[in-house]
Amino acid sequence: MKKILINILILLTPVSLPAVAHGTEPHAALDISQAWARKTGARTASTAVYLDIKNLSEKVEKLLSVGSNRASMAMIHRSSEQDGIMRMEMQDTVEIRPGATVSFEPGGLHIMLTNLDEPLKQGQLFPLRLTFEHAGEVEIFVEVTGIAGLEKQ
Ligand SMILES: [Cu+2]
Repeated sequence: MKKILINILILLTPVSLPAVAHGTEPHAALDISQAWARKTGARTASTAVYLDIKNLSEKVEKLLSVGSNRASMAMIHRSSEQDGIMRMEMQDTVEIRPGATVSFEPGGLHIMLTNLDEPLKQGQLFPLRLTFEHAGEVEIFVEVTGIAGLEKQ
């Protein structure tokens, strides 16, 4: 009886709530943080989302797909400069090695959202779904920043 009571008490102990700021969501094997996108103008139909994904597990993790209810299409892109021209290439997956952090940042990896339902307004938070090989589907929140972007913490 005593053991059961202790177990119930543990269940009733408030667990830390997911912090929505900067898209942080506690997850057993992944630490996803600093998720942001710039605000968009009235006529802008697409935007890029940036974030950091740290693999806390001992297995190689793979980001397989992305999605958002704010956009009709979401893709993993990588920007690169070739002969002075910026190009974006679609990536099928992104590998995150054990203990490593992969940063999606301006000029490199990003999540491209196209056909936004409405312009993104500074201060908004919107959900983004990330599907991983091992961790499965993870929903995070993306912070809409001003034009300057997010100051890394
Ligand atoms: Cu892109």
